[in-house]
Amino acid sequence: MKCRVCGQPASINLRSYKTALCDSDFIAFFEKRVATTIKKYRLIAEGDVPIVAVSGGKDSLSLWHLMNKLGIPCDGIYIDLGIEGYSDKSLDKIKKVAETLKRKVYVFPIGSVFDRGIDGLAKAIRRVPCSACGMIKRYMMNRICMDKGYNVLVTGHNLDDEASALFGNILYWKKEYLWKKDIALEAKEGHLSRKVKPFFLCSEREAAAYAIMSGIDYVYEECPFSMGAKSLTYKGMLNKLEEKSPGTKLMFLKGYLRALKERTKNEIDLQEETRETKYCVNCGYPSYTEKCTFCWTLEKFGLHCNIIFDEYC
Ligand code: Q46
Ligand code: ZN
Repeated sequence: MKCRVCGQPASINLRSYKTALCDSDFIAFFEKRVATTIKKYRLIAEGDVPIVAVSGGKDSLSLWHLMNKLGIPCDGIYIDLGIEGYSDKSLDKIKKVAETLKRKVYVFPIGSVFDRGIDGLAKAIRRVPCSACGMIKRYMMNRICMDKGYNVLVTGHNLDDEASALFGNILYWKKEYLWKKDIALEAKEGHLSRKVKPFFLCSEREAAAYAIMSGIDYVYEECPFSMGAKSLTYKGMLNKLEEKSPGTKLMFLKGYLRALKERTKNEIDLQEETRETKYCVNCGYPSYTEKCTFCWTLEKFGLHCNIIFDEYC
């Protein structure tokens, strides 16, 4: 198999694009696609101050590297879940990338703030680890953005993540979530930062190949709490479809983005009506209840709202 661009031996076969490429041509191809996505969907505008949510995995570290390479300077945020043998390793990789990029990374260490890791914290607030983790990540990432002057939170959600989430929402007809998976989620002035996903149309395999070919050292292991997650089953099913018919996942998501745009004004108004935004009486950030779950959790541990996080440069 030869590289479609230079004729040298190819290192990756991209069946959904009917092409095969060598390392350097794949890197150029991938970067161009992400740059085109950013431009086409207007993910970053002039004057924006974006920050990347990093986990130590292939997607977020590739994204952080790529954004800076494209000339969009970005710092990073890491939520340290305090998982033994996993979180420290992730932080090490993140610090190395931060050093190479010469960018700052903010770290919110759950373990030292709550005196226990995500597992213990979840038990204390009677949630499953992923639900407690989601709540803390959503809150802290937004909070760091707002407090530190960043206006766009950039996340590494890829084609496989988004396709499996959409598939799950359709399978169970979770109408309340169905139209909330957009490539860009709008800000609420003073309360909520804008969120964008530049890898929305890039597969997990492409992101991993980009990391390896670019020499980015990432954590290969997945979070131990992801074992048995439904999303992994959906990803497996979608990959079987993809194998039979290359390009299916990409068409699924591109079609979704088109459908989002084509929704009638009525449909959008109906959705807005059911989504009344309240703000936490304590911290002022968006909440469905009078006091947000994060503030409620802090109080349970006798902590206050003046958030503690570490900064590494
Ligand atoms: S939610 Fe659950 Fe993930 Fe948090 S506890 Fe791990 S698997 S990291 S995206
Ligand atoms: Zn609050």
